[in-house]
Amino acid sequence: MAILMLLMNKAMAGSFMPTQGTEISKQVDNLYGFLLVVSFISCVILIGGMIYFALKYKRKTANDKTAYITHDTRLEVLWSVIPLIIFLFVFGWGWVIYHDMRTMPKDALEINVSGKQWAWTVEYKNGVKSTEVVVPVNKDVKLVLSSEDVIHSFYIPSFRIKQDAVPGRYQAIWFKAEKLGEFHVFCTEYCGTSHSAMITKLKVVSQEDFDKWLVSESEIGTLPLAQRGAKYFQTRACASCHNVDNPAAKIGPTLYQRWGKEVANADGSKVAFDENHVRESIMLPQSQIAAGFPSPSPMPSFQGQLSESELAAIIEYIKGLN
Ligand code: HEC
Ligand SMILES: [Cu+2]
Repeated sequence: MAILMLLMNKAMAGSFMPTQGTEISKQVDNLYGFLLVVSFISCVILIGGMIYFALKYKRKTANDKTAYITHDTRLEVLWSVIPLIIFLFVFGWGWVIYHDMRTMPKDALEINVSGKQWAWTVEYKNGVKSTEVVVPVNKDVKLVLSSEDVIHSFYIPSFRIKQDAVPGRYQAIWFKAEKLGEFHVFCTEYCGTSHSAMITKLKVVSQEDFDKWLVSESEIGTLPLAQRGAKYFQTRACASCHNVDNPAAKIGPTLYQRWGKEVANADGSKVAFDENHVRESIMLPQSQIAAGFPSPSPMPSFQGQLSESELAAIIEYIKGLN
């Protein structure tokens, strides 16, 4: 049994399950492997038994008679008590892992993550904002989740942890990443049109790289305007809806080589793609919808969310996309 489980675990770690990025993910896989093995054995006993009895007690001649059997108390007790013991064992095992998952470690690095249709914003204690979660390896990390609109769910398959982000309250999850590298983050609560595009990365880096990254991100204010704009374009998730280096539309129109052109709105009017048009498109997306895009516009309003200086930087960046 133990060997079978070990094999199962190796098989899952190696093939159809995502990488095991934390200690807890290994524990979850062990339990899952145990469930698979137990289910497989029960299946063999049940289906095998059925086939065996069907063949053995098949009526062979017209006057074949089977003995009259009502029940067997010993058997009934056995098939109730054995599964009960297995269930309780699985419950206990699951509870121990769940307890570990839900007990927040002290002195963890706290990071705020907030969901908004359809991107995650990650905010660090020193004010750095990012759309990707960057964390140091081998350190307890606690994510404090919130939502600005509807229910989202933050899921890191490689860590086997998942938590809803609910508007109006905080939820937390923690993990300690053991492997360097990039891992997927998915939203697993259907949250609207572009739910399936609500994907980001979790980057596990060395403590040294993490410290460097935090400092370089916080020095963003000293960069030239267009470079700052490029950063905001990433961190405010504009990039998840707009292409900047090819003419194809994503969820929104491309911003590649648009500056200075005359563009069409859905109502047929024409407008120059200049500072004021871009400003209005960002602050009041509903005021004019670009031709070929749905009304109401899926673009969220950034009114009150971008400062004048951030807006100016973004406009400078879009200007440079020609
Ligand atoms: C959820 C997807 C989404 C996000 C996020 C988003 N946009 Fe948009 N954007 C759209 C869509 C869809 C349109 C077209 C409809 C409209 O005009 O509102 C659009 C239109 C625009 C336009 C006008 C384009 C034109 O041809 O007239 C600009 C400029 C723009 N967005 C810039 C931005 C910037 C800058 C950000 C980040 C601060 C951003 N968008 C974030 C979806 C998005
Ligand atoms: Cu979502």
